[in-house]
Amino acid sequence: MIDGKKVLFSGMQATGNLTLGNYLGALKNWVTLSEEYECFYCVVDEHSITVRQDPAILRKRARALLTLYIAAGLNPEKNCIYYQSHVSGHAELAWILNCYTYMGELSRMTQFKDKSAKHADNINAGLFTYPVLMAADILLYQADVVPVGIDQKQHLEITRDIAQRFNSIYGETFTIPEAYIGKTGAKIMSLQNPEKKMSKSDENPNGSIYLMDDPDTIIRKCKRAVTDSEAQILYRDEQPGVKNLINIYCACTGETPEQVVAEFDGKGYGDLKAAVGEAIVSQLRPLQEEVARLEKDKAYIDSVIKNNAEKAAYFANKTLRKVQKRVGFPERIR
Ligand code: ATP
Ligand code: LTN
Repeated sequence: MIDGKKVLFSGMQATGNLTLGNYLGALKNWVTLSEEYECFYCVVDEHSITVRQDPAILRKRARALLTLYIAAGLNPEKNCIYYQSHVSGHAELAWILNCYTYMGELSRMTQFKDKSAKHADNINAGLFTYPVLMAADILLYQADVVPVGIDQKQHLEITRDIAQRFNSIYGETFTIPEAYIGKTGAKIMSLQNPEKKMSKSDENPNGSIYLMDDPDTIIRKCKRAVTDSEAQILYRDEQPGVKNLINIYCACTGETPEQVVAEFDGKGYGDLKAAVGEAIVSQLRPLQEEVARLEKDKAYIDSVIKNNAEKAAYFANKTLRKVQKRVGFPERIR
């Protein structure tokens, strides 16, 4: 609890151009929840280097991501928006938690299996211990709730296991966090392969809508979305392409799948695709305009970066000192 409010923590990697999946699955919920909680929204640049990055591009993307958080509607006066690498407590707590995490549990992580298959030439120890750094992110702020897409649920479970293990050895130290998974948009699928999640690292750019895509590109990608030959607009698993389009439409408009099915009764896939395209364009327009405005205000973004890193470090250090004491590190002499 901070000032009587429960704490929320979440983060995203600056590893590519953000997709509509990142927005509907995570960022949009962050904005909705931001009033109710004391929030920490982190650009997890330390996680990004588990996969090889070009330094100049990483730096640029990290800043673009931080700007995007603000453009999406997160007020940096009220929400702590900062870079993970500016608060050394993340790496320090991760080291300690590494010593309370088992090789066996880490090797069960599906993200590790997926990413090591994809980057077979660079299966580094950081990729393996990625979830421990994520646990440190969350536990450092004593977070109660962590809004993420479904793909991160397993990482939340290991975070809870690590926290419980630590608490049972040393007494109540960490708050046990809960995942928050939104009802709509929790898993947006690729427009080209609706069996696969929309991902910023997909080689086929037509599978993903990027948040900075212009309206014509968005409409074109929706038109080309893979559907099926059933020729009926129903919300069911047998029609994954259509189901995904309905999910996107619902997440953008706030309608329920039943309402959408009723609305498109007797209409064709072309109508649905056009409507989805329009809904995405209207959803992203304000965001894109705000990004363009904020990018010009270098001094403002710099001040957010500085002030919020200090604020985050204050809370991070409180937990870190407590943990260091519990495990038996010598007290600092003042
Ligand atoms: P990559 O595809 O490169 O692995 P990613 O987009 O999955 O990256 P992150 O940047 O770490 O990975 O994801 C940020 C947030 O967006 C996470 O909370 C994640 O669950 C969510 N997210 C990512 N893709 C989707 C999707 N297709 N649908 C819903 N939520 C998503
Ligand atoms: N692993 C997450 C990104 C992430 C995160 C976090 C999300 C790193 N640390 C802490 C929530 C809380 C991902 O790949 N989406």
